[in-house]
Amino acid sequence: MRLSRYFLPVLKENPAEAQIVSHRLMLRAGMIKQQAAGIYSWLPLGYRVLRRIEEIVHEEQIRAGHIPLLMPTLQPADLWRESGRYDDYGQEMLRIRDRHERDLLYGPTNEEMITDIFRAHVESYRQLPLTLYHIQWKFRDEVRPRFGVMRGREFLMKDGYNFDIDRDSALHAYNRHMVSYLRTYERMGLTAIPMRAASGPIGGDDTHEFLVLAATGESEGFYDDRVTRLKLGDRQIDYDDRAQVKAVCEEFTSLYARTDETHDEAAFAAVPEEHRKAGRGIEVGQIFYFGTKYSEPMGAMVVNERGERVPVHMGSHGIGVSRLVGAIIEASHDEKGIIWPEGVTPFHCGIVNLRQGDGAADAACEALHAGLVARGLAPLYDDRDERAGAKFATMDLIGLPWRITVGPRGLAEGRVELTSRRTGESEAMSPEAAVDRIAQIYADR
Ligand code: P5A
Repeated sequence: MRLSRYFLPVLKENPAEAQIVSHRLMLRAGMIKQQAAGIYSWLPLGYRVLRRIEEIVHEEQIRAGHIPLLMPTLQPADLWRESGRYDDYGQEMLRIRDRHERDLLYGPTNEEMITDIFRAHVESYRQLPLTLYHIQWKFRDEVRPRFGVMRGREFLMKDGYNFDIDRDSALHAYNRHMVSYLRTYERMGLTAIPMRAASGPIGGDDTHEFLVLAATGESEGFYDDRVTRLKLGDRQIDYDDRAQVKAVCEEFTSLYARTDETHDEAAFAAVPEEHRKAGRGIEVGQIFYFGTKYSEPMGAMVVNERGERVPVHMGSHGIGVSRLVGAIIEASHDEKGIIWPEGVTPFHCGIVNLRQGDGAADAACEALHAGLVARGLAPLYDDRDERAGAKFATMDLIGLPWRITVGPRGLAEGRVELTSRRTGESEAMSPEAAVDRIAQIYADR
């Protein structure tokens, strides 16, 4: 992509309405535009990151054996009357009436609708286990939408729902989600700690929130800080192997980690003092097991091995896809701007031409651009007629992890510079070597 032809409306000034760094940087980097309180347009750069996060979420869900579908944003109120949640949800639910005076709502979550799909098509235990998920916009009329996409009213969520014949099998689904979420967050360069939590309007007793530690987070957690050092890494997981998946969950949940709602002072006191930590975090996901809370009232029954009709055991599992964009920035930035982890970066690298209009520099940049594209990479080439300082400032602000700088002086010696956004370190090399290096960096991602 050539920057002169792109749409990247960066702001020079700090927007006054932004209270936290991720919101400020998303506005300044031209990623989002607010349209109403808690409702945003995703401008091209922001949209690329959002899409990238969606892709990672899809890949890890499919790897875990979960099946994508797509449900609508608008739902009939009658479904929610069946579960009893139409009244429970209160003012957070956006209620709509159509021209036929039928009650609709903009879905804040989809337990009822997925249960409706299930009961229409599944009859036997032989069709289980089943986990269906989608990535779709949600609406919650939050009292205080704030911090940009972190607490929006309209926001993008991945929500998955498991259907199992019994509690044991449903708990395996719960564990499978926990492990797939750990892998998802790690691929985004995040450390997200699973903390025992409270279930709120979704229901059930088994629930974990995933918290990314950050002073600006809206959740509060108490934890043994050794939990922050655990990594899934690239170990092979067989998601059908109940014992293996359970062992990974135990590894990640046996150290003390709870949100304030379930905090237990006595148990916390047993953590060695030097490891006892309290801190704020951003909730980037939550998983629930709630048994037959929806299947019973809504009649989602299957015939079991003994020929009896029984309600299915369910859980639901959510990732805050749009919130993750803010969370990643909170976790990865400096005073100059965003620093994207390679896994989610909107462009793989930037190309900065120090002397636009210089024949050799222009040709070298074009060749670099073509070489990177030929390797399946997406470079952003700053081909504007701007000062070098302004070009560097834009690149630093939008946070591409790698930058190739091309100038007539270096080119005379056959060299360009490759710079890491994170460390600021530069290395001179031939243009071909720079392309190879970038391709190598992204080879496994
Ligand atoms: C699980 C999936 C649920 O709704 N039902 C379907 C369950 N869980 S949840 O914890 O309430 O939401 C899941 C994740 O969505 C994100 N989230 C938000 N993101 C931005 N703005 C909001 N207002 C908002 N509310 C929830 C969080 O990441 C949460 O973990």
